[in-house]
Amino acid sequence: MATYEGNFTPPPGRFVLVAARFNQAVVERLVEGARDGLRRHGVAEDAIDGVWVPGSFEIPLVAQRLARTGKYAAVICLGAVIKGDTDHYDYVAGGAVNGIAQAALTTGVPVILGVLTCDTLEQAINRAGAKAGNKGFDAALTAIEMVNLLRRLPE
Ligand code: INI
Repeated sequence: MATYEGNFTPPPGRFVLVAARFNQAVVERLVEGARDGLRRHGVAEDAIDGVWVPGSFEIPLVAQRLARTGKYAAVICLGAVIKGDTDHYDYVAGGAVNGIAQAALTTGVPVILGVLTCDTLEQAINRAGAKAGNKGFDAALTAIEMVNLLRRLPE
């Protein structure tokens, strides 16, 4: 029986971060975490592109468009949806999360979910590097692992 796994060696190809400007102070930390995660696993700085979108709801369209170009090994989506800020939290968070999944499934390119969905700003800050790790860093590692896994899977 064959077992397939992705490792964390730097894969060939480029990465792109799609980051939402809403709650920008938090998302900037996610972006830094993701860049740090990629760099520390051997991805060259000049192989990392970045795109800013207005809010997390806008991430999927741009992520799908970038994935379709064939230019990127993976697309890393970063945002922070915070319940305290909005009545339509469920719609924004659900739209972002489902849309990111759709972008991956419709393109076959790993489109990685690094969007925080939190009750409070404090939780978001903690998950963006203050206390509970950095979700951007985690998303970068997931991207590398998925790229390497897909390269190994049979066609
Ligand atoms: N976008 C976020 O990324 N995080 C939020 O917490 C948020 N809140 O609170 O509303 C948010 N809203 C904006 C949304 O993503 C879209 O930009 C907007 O609805 C226009 O489509």
